[in-house]
Amino acid sequence: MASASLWVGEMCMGFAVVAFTLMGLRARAGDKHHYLVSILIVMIATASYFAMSIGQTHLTLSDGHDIFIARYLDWALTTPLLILGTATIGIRSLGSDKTHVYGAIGADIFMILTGFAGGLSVDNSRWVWYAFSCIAFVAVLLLLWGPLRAQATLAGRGAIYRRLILVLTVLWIQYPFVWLLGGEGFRVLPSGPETLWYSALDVIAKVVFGFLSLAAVNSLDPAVEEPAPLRGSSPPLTTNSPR
Ligand code: RET
Repeated sequence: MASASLWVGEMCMGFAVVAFTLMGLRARAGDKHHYLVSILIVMIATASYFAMSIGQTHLTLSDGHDIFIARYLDWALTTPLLILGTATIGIRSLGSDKTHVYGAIGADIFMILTGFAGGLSVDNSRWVWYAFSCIAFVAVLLLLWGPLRAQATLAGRGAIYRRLILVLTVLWIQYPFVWLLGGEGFRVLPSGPETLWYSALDVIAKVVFGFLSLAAVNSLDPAVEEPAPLRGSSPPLTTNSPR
């Protein structure tokens, strides 16, 4: 079951690379950077799923539990990109205040690295790593739902942004549970269902979420992006800020 779900994951990621690239070629010039982020995410996952499918980066630790380094490497690179992509849809351009986006990305990287340290642990220290990672996860969610959502609302994109982070939250919140039940945690979930659950989550969080994000980008009407200058007023300083 584990091997089949990795290969199916690999095919879905590969399909998404081709689909997002073809869609990106036809995208409006000002939107291409959104496609680029989505392509990078599934490209990295294609490499990581290939590595895992052929058994590369697989480690069996001294207490007998297994981990894939490729999985954590993938998450360390792609989750910051998912946050960046979602934030840029919500807040139009990163031109204004970047503190909260950088904060969310920093906390996210910390979350994955401490989760990895927990995965490598063979004693009870793994629970301390798990706690570090969960605290960082809460910080990510607070930043996404608090200040970044307020910025999106100010930018007139509150509804779209809220829908995206709702999907993101429902998906992401499952990862710490899989970890807790699987080989790195309490070991009550056998490796087959664990890999299947992770693969399904990864495909939905990257491929399905990618389609949703790009649909959101397309639904933003460029005509209402920049308010028309008032008659007699001076022209806006920026006329083509990235969307
Ligand atoms: C770990 C274990 C420790 C506690 C927490 C975790 C959170 C992981 C998350 C991963 C998200 C991955 C995504 C991948 C997309 O393909 C590291 C499992 C909190 C939230 C979105």
